[in-house]
Amino acid sequence: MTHSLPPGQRERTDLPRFGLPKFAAYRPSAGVWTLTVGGAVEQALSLGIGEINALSRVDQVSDFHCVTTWSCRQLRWSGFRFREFYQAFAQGRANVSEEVSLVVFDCQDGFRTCLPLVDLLADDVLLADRLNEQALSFDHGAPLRLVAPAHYGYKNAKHIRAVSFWSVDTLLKIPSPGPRFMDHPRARVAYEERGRGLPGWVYRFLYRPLVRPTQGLFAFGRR
Ligand SMILES: Nc1nc2c(c(=O)[nH]1)N[C@H]1C(S)=C(S)[C@@H](COP(=O)(O)O)O[C@H]1N2
Ligand SMILES: [Mo]
Repeated sequence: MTHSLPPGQRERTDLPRFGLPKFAAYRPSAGVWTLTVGGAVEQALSLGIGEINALSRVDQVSDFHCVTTWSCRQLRWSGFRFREFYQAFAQGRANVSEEVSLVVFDCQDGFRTCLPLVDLLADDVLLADRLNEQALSFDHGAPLRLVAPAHYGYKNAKHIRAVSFWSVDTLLKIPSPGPRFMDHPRARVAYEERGRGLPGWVYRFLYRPLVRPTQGLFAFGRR
């Protein structure tokens, strides 16, 4: 049984490497990866892969929806629930402030995005290190990426290097990597929250012509 796609989305069968054009030239980082947990915490952490791997592994099949209107169905992700990560590290070790309501993801390529903490505590939000039974490739966000199926692709941060927890009044002080009208604070697919300022459906027509050229810029692992 196939289910219908969210408003304004069209199915494609492959998952392209995709993103904000200014990050298309990014190539894998050398050196040992660590994940920083910071923000409004008493003790910032620098986590190694072993500490992440100690969380319970979760497998999940979910659809992926890019704001530019393409969707890819039934991706098999594997990784760790963001909620468990939050409890184990932010609450359990960093002593995160009780006031926090906003989470910022900083990525190795310079990309940054943020989401309300409450949205990230949903069951289907993962920090993923596997896709379709294989180790996550560079193209799709190695070593670790966010999978938030209820949110547009641009909230699904790839190559994460830092997760920071803030109170909501910080939101205005955090520069987003692209123009503000492209960045909805929540970006829920079901409500077509594609961007801020314009109605969701307007963005369909603005973004559709950009899919092919953007995909071309990002075609790296495919050559
Ligand atoms: N670090 C980083 N994460 C990112 C992006 C990016 O440019 N850099 N682009 C976002 C966008 S717009 C989309 S649609 C998805 C694409 O994920 P994919 O390359 O695995 O298809 O990554 C999201 N996460
Ligand atoms: Mo996207």
